[in-house]
Amino acid sequence: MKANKILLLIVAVIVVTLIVPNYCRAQTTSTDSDGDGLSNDIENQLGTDPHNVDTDGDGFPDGVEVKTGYNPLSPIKYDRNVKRSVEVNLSTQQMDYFFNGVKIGTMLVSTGRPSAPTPTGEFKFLRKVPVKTYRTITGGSYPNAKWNLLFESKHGLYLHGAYWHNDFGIRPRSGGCVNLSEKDAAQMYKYLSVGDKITIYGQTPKGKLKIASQPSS
Ligand SMILES: [Ca+2]
Ligand SMILES: [Ca+2]
Repeated sequence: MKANKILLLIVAVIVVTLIVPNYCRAQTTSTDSDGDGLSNDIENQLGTDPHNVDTDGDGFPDGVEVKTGYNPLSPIKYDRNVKRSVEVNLSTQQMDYFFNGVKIGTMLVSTGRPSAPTPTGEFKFLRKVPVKTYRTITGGSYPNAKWNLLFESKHGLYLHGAYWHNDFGIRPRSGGCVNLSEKDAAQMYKYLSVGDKITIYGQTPKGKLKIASQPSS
């Protein structure tokens, strides 16, 4: 009986010391004290004030500035002098985007199918084209594709919205471009500038991912 009580006490101590602090930590990493759309954790990494919606006082909230690629630490309006980049992971069919080296979020993508894989390496965005028609090798076409960012001119590869499927984070199916949902493409079109870097790494999956990717934010 006494041994049972001691065992219970040990279990209780383990629960309190291990599980409770982890739970609290999980809660705090996503806390957004000033409600500007950026977590305290990200604000601490960026150097913005987690308790002030508009750190630089230019009239635009920190979250809006960061998610559209503007400097939240500059009182000059429309200052885009920051480092923006994206990293595409072919293996997971996900794309992370970074602001001054801090990861801000993740989007689901669909890259080139195994017969026309998206090339790995480092590229720069070369041109922004709001609306474009894509032609398929079988003679079909997808007109009015929105929010296109050219990153490789030899084969004409773009990061762009694709309204004709919903396989983002599920399987590679483009002709080499990086497909996003139109909503995500619209955000990236605002966020990125010509000259920003795109890094592509990993391996093109042979078909559907065993476990479909989920966006982390
Ligand atoms: Ca915040
Ligand atoms: Ca601001």
